[in-house]
Amino acid sequence: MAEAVETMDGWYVLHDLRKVDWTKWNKASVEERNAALKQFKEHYLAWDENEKKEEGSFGIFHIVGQKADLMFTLLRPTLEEILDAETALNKSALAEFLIPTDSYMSVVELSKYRPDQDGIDPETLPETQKRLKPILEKWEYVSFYPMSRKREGEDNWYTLEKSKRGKLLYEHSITGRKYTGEVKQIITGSTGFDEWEWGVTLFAHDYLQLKKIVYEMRYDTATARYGLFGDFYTGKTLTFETLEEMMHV
Ligand code: 76R
Repeated sequence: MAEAVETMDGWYVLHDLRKVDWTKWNKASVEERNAALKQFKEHYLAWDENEKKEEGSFGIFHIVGQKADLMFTLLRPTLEEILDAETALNKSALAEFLIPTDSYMSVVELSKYRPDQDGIDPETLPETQKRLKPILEKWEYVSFYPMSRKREGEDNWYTLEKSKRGKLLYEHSITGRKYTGEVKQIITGSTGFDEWEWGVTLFAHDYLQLKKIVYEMRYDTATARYGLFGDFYTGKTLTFETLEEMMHV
């Protein structure tokens, strides 16, 4: 029987996807729209304040295509804080113009495939703690998608020995490292939380690099043989100001 790898788990993450009800928005009065945006600014400032205190992080993205218009990504130390932030967003005036289309719940995850260096538990290291509680990069572009590892016949990730999985992920990380400075990834675990087993959130300065890394990784055995993918959401990072511009009629 293969052995589970020990995981290190950090902040909880909600990816909340919504479409804008443009018909309703366009019909609303200027006062109503301005009031909704003004109130949303309070949420934005609260999220920003929370991030500055390093008690969480967030990102707002303009998603391309018809699956969603907006993605709110919220990171918090507890599930309760995720629920509070989500409920506050749901109760906001802006949410009256937003149609929920998808959501994804996960937790920042690092795995302990490598043996402890000098007998030190990596979870105690400050650099690990920083990765478990990441402040989202405000890079220009984002790609989010959930994924799983295959459990079919000969292609079963969960019957592979831990050392073999570690080797395949090492190979995967070599491809990943070629993109240092170009692509930043946050891997979140979601087994038992949501439909898929991981969430992958990628940030880039150059949108094309998001395609290049995912394409190149398709050839790594960990992906080629064992990777399964859900819906991809890609788009552009928004600030409050660019969100306001996007919403202006
Ligand atoms: O965490 C580490 O840095 C150690 C090496 C490493 C692991 C264990 C690593 C490095 N990843 C790991 C685990 Mn990854 N990663 C993905 C995707 O599109 C695809 O084919 C897959 C989506 C990308 C783009 C990516 C990028 N990785 C994982 C796991 C968990 C598997 C498990 O634990 O069983 C998944 C699902 C996954 C998926 N990975 C890297 C990257 C990049 C860019 C790196 C190098 C980071 C660096 O060292 O700078």
